[in-house]
Amino acid sequence: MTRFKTLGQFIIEKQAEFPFAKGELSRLLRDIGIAAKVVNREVNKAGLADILGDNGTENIQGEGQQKLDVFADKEFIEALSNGGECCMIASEEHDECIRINTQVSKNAKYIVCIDPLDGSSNIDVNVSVGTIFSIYRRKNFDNEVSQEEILQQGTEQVAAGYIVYGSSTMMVYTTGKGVNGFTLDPSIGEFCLSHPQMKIGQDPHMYSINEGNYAHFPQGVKDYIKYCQQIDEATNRPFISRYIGSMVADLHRNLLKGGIFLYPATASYPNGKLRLMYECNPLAFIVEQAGGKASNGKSRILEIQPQSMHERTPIFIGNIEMVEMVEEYLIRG
Ligand code: AHM
Ligand code: MG
Repeated sequence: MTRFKTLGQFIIEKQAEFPFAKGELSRLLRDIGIAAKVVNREVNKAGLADILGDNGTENIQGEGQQKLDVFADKEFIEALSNGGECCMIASEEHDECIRINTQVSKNAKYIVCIDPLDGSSNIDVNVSVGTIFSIYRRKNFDNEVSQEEILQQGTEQVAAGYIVYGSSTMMVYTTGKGVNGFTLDPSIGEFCLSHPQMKIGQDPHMYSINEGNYAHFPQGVKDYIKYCQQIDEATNRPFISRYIGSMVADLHRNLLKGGIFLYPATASYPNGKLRLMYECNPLAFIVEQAGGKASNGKSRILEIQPQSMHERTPIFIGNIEMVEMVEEYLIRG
């Protein structure tokens, strides 16, 4: 028997704290956990089975899809469609939202935004990848759920989480009452509570950014990078630079150790590269719940009013003092 509480046990326990809850959110989280295990199994086979490499297709943003992108997308959509708790899904891999029209789902309460496999270009070289998800409440039950219902501010998230398929596989999520992390125990096939009440590392000295784009960064970001690289014993500088190129993995490390992740506007991505609805908002919710901060350089990520499902935003996310320092440099720059 395992010493740890499983994700299923934890979800049931948490639900019991809300006697009037009907268990829909719990079932939705459970469905995501199950799909994550299936995706984990396939990711782990990368290199053996014919699942590596390009799928020969492009998503709506003109980015090449990897075979595992397509697999993960299908797996999460199937799990969410069959679970009966989700009426609409916004996925990175689809131009438009997917309405779920089954009898059990069409009146369901929740909408899910998902990046089924983030950082998938890293799979071929055996580097960690992730899944990011965000759950919103449907607001209007008068008619069929509309595409516009997805365009809610991040502050409206009911829950958000990520799965990192790394040296071990972890699911980390929040329902707005702190952040908990579960490690997959492959011997019993269960996510087990390994990181209760996660708080962002309190001795931050790590910065993560693709410095290859340096020439194209706003002056404020260039100045902040110089600040990180200066010698100053009092603030423990120079800071350590770490960049995996897989946002979930970079963010997970920074959450545990303390640090900042930056993806500013660049020449190729004038609005930043990362997507608000299924990359930035969920991770911002988690980091805030863990005691950190997430900004687009001027304002809180979670308060951006989305205009479209695939919109992008610059992001600066991590320890409060680090994010505020970048904001200051950006004002001065
Ligand atoms: P993807 O959703 O197409 O995988 O792109 C998102 C990824 C993030 O995981 C990562 O932080 C970023 O792209 C890396 O971009 P770059 O290679 O420009 O540094
Ligand atoms: Mg992505």
